[in-house]
Amino acid sequence: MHSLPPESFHRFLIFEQQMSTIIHKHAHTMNTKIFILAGIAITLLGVVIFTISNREDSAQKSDNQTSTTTDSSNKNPLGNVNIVDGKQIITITAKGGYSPKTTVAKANIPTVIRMETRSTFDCSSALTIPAVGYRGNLPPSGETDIDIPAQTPGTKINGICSMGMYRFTVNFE
Ligand SMILES: [Cu+2]
Repeated sequence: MHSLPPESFHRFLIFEQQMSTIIHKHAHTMNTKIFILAGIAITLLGVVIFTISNREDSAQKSDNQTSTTTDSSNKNPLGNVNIVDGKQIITITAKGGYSPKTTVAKANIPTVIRMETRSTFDCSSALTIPAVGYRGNLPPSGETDIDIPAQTPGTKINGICSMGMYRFTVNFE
């Protein structure tokens, strides 16, 4: 009982005080047996209420712990790397630059860089990926898949716009 929720305990104390005031007011008209029975009943009720609110608090605590564990175990917090049918798909958006600018991906697996454009009319649509000899003009809106062979761990692959102004990097680990 080292982490009692102070709020519910406080509520319980106020409730007990109110009930005992009522009982004391009427004590002279009650016989002793009823007074004792009422006291026991109120105490039990208080304990039940206190236990329930305590349980709700600890249930919320364990929920929070579960979601925290899920977040920290996610290797790609940006969510732009997915493995589909044994192929690694890396999605990168081109519009006024590239997003995300840095991606961590898996080595030793055939990969596709999927370039997404959404009304992209700036020079980020003119893309070069020197490491694989790619040079192309992405459509103003759509998806363009660029095949990247399996990479050795530690390799970095850069995508650069035609002017060399915007770039993105994929780190294979
Ligand atoms: Cu540019």
